[in-house]
Amino acid sequence: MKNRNVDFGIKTFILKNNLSDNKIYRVINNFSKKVILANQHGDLLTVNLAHTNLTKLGIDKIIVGDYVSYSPIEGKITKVYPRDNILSKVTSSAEKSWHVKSQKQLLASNVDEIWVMIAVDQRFTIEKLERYLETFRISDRDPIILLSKADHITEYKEIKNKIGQAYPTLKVRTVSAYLPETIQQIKKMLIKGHTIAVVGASGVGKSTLLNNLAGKDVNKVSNVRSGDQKGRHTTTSITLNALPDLDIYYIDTPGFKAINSTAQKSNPAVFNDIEALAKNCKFRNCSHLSEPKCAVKAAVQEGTITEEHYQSYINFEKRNKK
Ligand SMILES: Nc1nc2c(ncn2[C@@H]2O[C@H](COP(=O)(O)OP(=O)(O)O)[C@@H](O)[C@H]2O)c(=O)[nH]1
Ligand SMILES: [Mg+2]
Ligand SMILES: [Zn+2]
Repeated sequence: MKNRNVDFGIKTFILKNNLSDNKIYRVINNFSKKVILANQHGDLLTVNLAHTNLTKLGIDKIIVGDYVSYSPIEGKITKVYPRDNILSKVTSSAEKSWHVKSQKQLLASNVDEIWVMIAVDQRFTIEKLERYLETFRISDRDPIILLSKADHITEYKEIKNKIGQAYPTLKVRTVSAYLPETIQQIKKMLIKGHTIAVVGASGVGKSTLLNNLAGKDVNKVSNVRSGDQKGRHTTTSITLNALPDLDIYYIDTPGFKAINSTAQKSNPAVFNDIEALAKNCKFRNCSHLSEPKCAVKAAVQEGTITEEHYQSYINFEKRNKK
């Protein structure tokens, strides 16, 4: 993987943080007991974590996207640099029928963009979209929605419409492996040097897009499967892939079954318009349902915001107050 363009973001990281340590690596793959590191020349290195004391480093886990210092002599990671942001999700498992345990799972770090991929041939609801918006956020920005398998043209139009009505300001992009112009459009919108985490249900086309952007089958090379552990299924791991021709890093994630809506929530930025309006409501604690002189309801009546957008806000608030 030697390529002049491929520095895995390390050069920028060193400059930005004014670091003198030149031996900085980026974690591009992690398994339970080892990680794969890349250096700023694009060389890869597999490191066994047996000698690395995570507690001493002040972290629970090393994750894909981390910038670290590695000492070849000691054979261990000596520092994990503070993360700009962490992409995480909340998983819940019913331990006993009455007890649901939720757990925050760290997926990746130092991410510039999150793309949530939704395949138009799978059942779509606005609630499902909202769970994604609530779960995957970095630095208070909403993720970009990628509607995949857009070759299912009827379903595509329908879903695109629904989202447009409920969330007029949300960034929605289109992709299909069978419509090359959509791949070209995606390429045009890339920002050089960005690390992009692509999330979404299993089978929506995340790895296919990676291959189409790379122009080759990346998965065969880097989608290393983690070793079987007792009682656990073999799972495809999270991988950070360099796309040198495009100068981006694509974090491919395995599908997950469910995202939990008990995640730490903050209002998606798509509701900023409504929150701005709400400042003009007569009552400070206006619920925008039936109070007099409600600026939000007035805006719906005037057509400044759509009924659908209003409804999704009300539904969102309702779920959050439960
Ligand atoms: N119709 C259609 N099928 C696609 C498209 N992209 C991927 N697929 C198929 O969807 C399945 C899952 O794709 P994959 O990339 O492995 O999904 P992932 O689990 O999100 O990585 C594969 O059988 C692909 O051939 C697309 O744009 N249109
Ligand atoms: Mg995949
Ligand atoms: Zn109001």
